[in-house]
Amino acid sequence: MSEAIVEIPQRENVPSAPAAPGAERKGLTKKEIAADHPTWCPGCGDFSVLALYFKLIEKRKLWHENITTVAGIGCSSRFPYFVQAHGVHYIHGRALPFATGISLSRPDLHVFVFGGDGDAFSIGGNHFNHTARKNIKMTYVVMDNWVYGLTKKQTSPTSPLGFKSKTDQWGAVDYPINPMKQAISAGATFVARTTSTNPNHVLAMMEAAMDHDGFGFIECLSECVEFYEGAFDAANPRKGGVFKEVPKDHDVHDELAAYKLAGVDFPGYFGIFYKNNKPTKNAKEAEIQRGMMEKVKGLKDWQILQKNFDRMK
Ligand SMILES: Cc1ncc(C[n+]2csc(CCOP(=O)(O)OP(=O)(O)O)c2C)c(N)n1
Ligand code: SF4
Ligand SMILES: [Mg+2]
Repeated sequence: MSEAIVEIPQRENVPSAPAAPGAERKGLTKKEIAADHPTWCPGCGDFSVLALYFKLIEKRKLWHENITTVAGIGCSSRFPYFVQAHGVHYIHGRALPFATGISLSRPDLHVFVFGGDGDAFSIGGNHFNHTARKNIKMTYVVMDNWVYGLTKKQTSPTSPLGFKSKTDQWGAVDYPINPMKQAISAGATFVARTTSTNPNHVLAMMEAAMDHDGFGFIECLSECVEFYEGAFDAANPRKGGVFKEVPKDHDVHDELAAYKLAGVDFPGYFGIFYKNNKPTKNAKEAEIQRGMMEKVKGLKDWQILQKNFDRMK
């Protein structure tokens, strides 16, 4: 390897903790992972998602230095503030490009991205499609509350027809997007749906997405009690609704079947809809990098630069 090039370590499928030789490191406790007290409204569904992220960190023995939490802007996107680890509260809608940079340059980390429906599908809609099609390794949890919460009740791209908000006082007239259909058709290689009122299920989906080597997307219904109360009651058995898991005979590798499942009327199904093990951009880039390093083996920095200039002549 040339002294000019930093060696990129191989990505482990699941981030492993660098324990000192011979020393067993204990998993972090919730107290060690929790940062500021969340500023969400009492009863907001986002509390549950945060608590389950803590649980995931605890259960999978992730260490502070391995935890990377990225978000855009919104109530849900305040997430990284509440986690005692590396994290970024980035520009509205731009969490995914930022997370992509981390994912590609630090293969030893597992990147988690949290955000809202507006952040993901409105201002960040373009980035969502491209991150999915490139199959960048990360876990993206969209806390979908069908409204812009932080800015106090505007129609979001997932608000149903007729939803009355500050931007649609007579009721929303634009057809909502279906996040599951969008994720599948954009090329996401892991697509799941859950709801913050079913903690065991949220944890199971987050674990499965984390273990997936590729772009893992989870739509997590998360109620905004302030601006869209009761939106997901139909999916909550405690409120008289039904929580239907993906049928046992559903083939998660069947894209068309997954797309059909995503089209079922609300409250629809919950669980893993789609999974595909195609190579990630991370793996492809690492391969190119290995080849390049082989080509410039033994050369000094200036010689590599000179080679580049010569090539561009
Ligand atoms: C470039 C830009 N445009 C608009 C805003 C205002 N803004 C902040 S959050 C937000 C929507 C958030 O909605 P969502 O992503 O659904 O998150 P929630 O608050 O519902 O969790 C908007 C429009 C902004 N911060 N930056
Ligand atoms: S406004 Fe809605 S989304 Fe925001 S913290 Fe309050 S309940 Fe949660
Ligand atoms: Mg929202």
